[in-house]
Amino acid sequence: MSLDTAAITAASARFPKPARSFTYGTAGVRTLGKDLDSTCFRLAIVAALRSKWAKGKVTGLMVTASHNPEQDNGLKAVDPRGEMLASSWEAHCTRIANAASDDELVGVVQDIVAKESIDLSQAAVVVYAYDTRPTCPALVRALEAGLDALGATKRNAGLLTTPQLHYLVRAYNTQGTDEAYGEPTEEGYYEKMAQAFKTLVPAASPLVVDCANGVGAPALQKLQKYIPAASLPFKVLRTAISTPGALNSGCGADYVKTTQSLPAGLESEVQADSRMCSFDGDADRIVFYYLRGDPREKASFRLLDGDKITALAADWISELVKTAEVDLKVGSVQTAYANGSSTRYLEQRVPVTCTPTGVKYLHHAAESYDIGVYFEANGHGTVLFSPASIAKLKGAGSGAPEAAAARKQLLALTELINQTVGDALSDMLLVEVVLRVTGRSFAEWDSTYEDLPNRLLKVLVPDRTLFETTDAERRLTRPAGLQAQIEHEAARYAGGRSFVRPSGTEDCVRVYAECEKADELGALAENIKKLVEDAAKAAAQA
Ligand code: 16G
Ligand code: MG
Repeated sequence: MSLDTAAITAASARFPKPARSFTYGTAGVRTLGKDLDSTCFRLAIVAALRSKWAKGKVTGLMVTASHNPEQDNGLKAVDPRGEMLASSWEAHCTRIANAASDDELVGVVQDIVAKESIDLSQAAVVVYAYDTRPTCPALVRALEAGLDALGATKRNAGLLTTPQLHYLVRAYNTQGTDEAYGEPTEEGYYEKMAQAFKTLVPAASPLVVDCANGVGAPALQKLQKYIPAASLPFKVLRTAISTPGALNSGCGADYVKTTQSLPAGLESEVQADSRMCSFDGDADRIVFYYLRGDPREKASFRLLDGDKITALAADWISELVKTAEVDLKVGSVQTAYANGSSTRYLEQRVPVTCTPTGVKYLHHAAESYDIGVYFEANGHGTVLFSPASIAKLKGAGSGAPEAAAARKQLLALTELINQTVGDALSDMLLVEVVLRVTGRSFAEWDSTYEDLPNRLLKVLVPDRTLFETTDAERRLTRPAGLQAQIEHEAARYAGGRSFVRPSGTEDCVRVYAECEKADELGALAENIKKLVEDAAKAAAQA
């Protein structure tokens, strides 16, 4: 079978490429929604090719720009195992998105087919979903035209969170096998998680959830039907998914993490002792927080970020593994953004790996442990159980009654936790389970370690590609000489640490700095920023 090049060219003519370039970056393509019709059309072709490459297994496409403002949109591609698209295919996406004409596009398609030895007679099935952004309906039409051009079977999964789409892909591809992940429906997703949650917990006080006015709102409202309010009462806030401009505005995980404060106006909707959390716009990220001391003081705000979630989950799972009398190695994965205190805390308990920023890197590193706990400080993350560890837990028969109970809990955890990608809904339930089973409050969880004061700055430079990093982005190799200057400056502060990396999602360079004394932090961060600006200017002129 050959490509229907006429069908591709004719359809492509309906979605002309704007005069600009696109990159498939850290988490797919992300830019202004109005610019993305051609990209959606073209990446749908890649998703169909990927499905053919995988011998007809289902692949996925999610239309979302996550925590970005409402006018942005983007696409994330999902591989047959429910994980992010293999990095080796990202270049295909970037190339196809930038093909200058319809004919060049056909050329790129033919090239991918040849390079990946794709058998075009294989069927292709692509499941896709979208979030609440106003540009989604048009982009979904472009995406569908791309699937039609390749004769792929279309499965429109509708309005979903990103992790729900990842779940669906794995569920479709494992249906009827030993590794069946669950019913491949949205209901199947809720049922699986709710069932596992009920197995795990006693009752507790309500949890306030900020849904970022995004797709997590309808998802959480549906999940509530599966978990009775008696076992998990929620107060669901920021649910205005059809109010223009509301998405991620003054609320959501990114706002809370970067401003280190409550979502705008939330203080009048919660109590001094409320337990709170925020999703991002596509619900693959979560952070928790509460107020300590006088709620009118800004300093009363206490953030429980991805690092604190890692500590909580790794500790509890390690304990369960010990009690369960199974030989499983628990490990954790962080990025350079992890607070130094969290790394020190974890290193005394479990192996810790550091990877570059971006979920795909952490995810793959976590797969090398029997049980791998990974979270970025910003709240993206999950826990992975290797197939062998699940088999061990199922197979272990004898031992003390506590051991059997711990094994049962671990197995329920494997059901509760979304193994395909970080999932705000599932991570929220995980944290609830650990806190309740161990009888801890947010304040007790918070006291595991004290974060070092830290700051993140954005530096606009003439050319961010002149910045190159090594050692999981912890050190610069270019511009020449800058790394030594950074280290020299950081060494002047007690507990000083700083690193600089080019952003993978914005045209800027990021500076992270931390040190023991809060009153020295500003100087450290600003001095590093100045070093970066000077080096960037010099490098651009060279
Ligand atoms: C993307 C990544 C996120 C990462 C962020 C870094 C995924 C799903 N998302 O949003 O994990 O923290 O990029 O952005 O991988 P930066 O490169 O601009 O600092
Ligand atoms: Mg997101």
